[in-house]
Amino acid sequence: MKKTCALLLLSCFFAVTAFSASFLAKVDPEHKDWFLYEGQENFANMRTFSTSFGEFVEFDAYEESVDDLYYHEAMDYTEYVERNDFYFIDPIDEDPFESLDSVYTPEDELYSRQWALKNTGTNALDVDAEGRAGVDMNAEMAWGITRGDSRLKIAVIDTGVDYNHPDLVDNMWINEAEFHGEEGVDDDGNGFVDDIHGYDFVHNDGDPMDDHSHGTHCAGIIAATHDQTGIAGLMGDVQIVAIKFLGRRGGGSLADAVKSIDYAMKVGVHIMSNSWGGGGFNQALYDAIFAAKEKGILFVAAAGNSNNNNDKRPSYPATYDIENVISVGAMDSSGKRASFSSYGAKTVDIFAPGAKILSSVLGGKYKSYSGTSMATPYVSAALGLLLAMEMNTFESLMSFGEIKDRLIETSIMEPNLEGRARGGRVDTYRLLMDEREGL
Ligand SMILES: [Ca+2]
Ligand SMILES: [Ca+2]
Ligand SMILES: [Ca+2]
Ligand SMILES: [Ca+2]
Repeated sequence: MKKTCALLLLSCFFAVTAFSASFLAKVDPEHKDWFLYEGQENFANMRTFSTSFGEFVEFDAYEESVDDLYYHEAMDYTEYVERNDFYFIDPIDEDPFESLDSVYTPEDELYSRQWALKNTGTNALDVDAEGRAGVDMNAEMAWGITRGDSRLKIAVIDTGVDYNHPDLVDNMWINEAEFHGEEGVDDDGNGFVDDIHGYDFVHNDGDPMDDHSHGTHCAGIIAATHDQTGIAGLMGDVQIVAIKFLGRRGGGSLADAVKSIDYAMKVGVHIMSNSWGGGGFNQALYDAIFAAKEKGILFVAAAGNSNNNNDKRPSYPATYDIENVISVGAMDSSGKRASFSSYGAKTVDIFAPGAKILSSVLGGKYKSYSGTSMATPYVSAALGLLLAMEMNTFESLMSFGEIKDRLIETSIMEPNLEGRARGGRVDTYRLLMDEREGL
């Protein structure tokens, strides 16, 4: 009865009023209907969603209704109410990449341009940058140990992924039940219709096709197939789960970020790669990442591109103090902190290549982008190789503390990175071998 009444009023509100801000409330599941009933007077466009870590209501309200929000927060049926903040990608620049070069090992045509994997000192894409040989992910040495494992799943939570890109198509996660299932039917009963490669929380459909390129670029850094064409990912074998919550202009809401993390948990990913930031401290995002931690999932996040000291001014989600969060800064081909990269002796964990990085974009093409957005998937992939190696050698999984300590303590310090993060730059081979001398 109440529900019908609330819905009717809702549609009226939606039609006649323009509300000034969007909010997100975590509600006691048993009293969700009460929230909807009580809220109808002041709020509009109320949408509910459930996650493994609670029930949420998204709604729009006037600034002046803030008092009412706190009134609701005080009621025993609301755990908290906060701004439905905006998160976004923050790419520094992009350059079209045209010429092809000679063939290297691996045999991918553009591999010789991937200084991040193998820095020859002269293959930096930036003509002004002085590259330094060996300042890279040390990929070839690491590949002597493992190139990944096709059982390992990494979620790229971003603008979507072009799962038809020739360099990505073989390393996309496939939800078999949906792939062989019926269109318009949730064949595997996970609550999401037709989610073959992931999900799109911007348009609420099962097709997470990228409409920007940023997510496709991040996915290529992790997982571009080792073949004769294009580039090589740091992992040769892995499954990328495409989760879209950032729109075509690169922004998305707190509520959709929370839904994305919950979905990644449902799919059972091992690592979430997050090249986005913004917002403030959001309890709902904290709760989502904490729930992922409880499931044993690593959450790798970009430190940000505002040359900011994150110790002093936190940047979320990278700065959340949760064990599974790994915060990543960007370095250039000379081993220096990229001029845009945020830093923090306590709150940034590690640096990785993030300046003039060549990877896949829409239309089967390749471009170079710069940003902590690019350094982040390199770290996700290095950790993916570590987990793949562990899958094939040990029974028991390392704890987050062990993984993070190992990542930091096996990294290589560069004078210019000193005091800018807990560690230096990632060395994938040393990470796999657990070589800790130095720093
Ligand atoms: Ca489904
Ligand atoms: Ca289906
Ligand atoms: Ca879509
Ligand atoms: Ca390739």
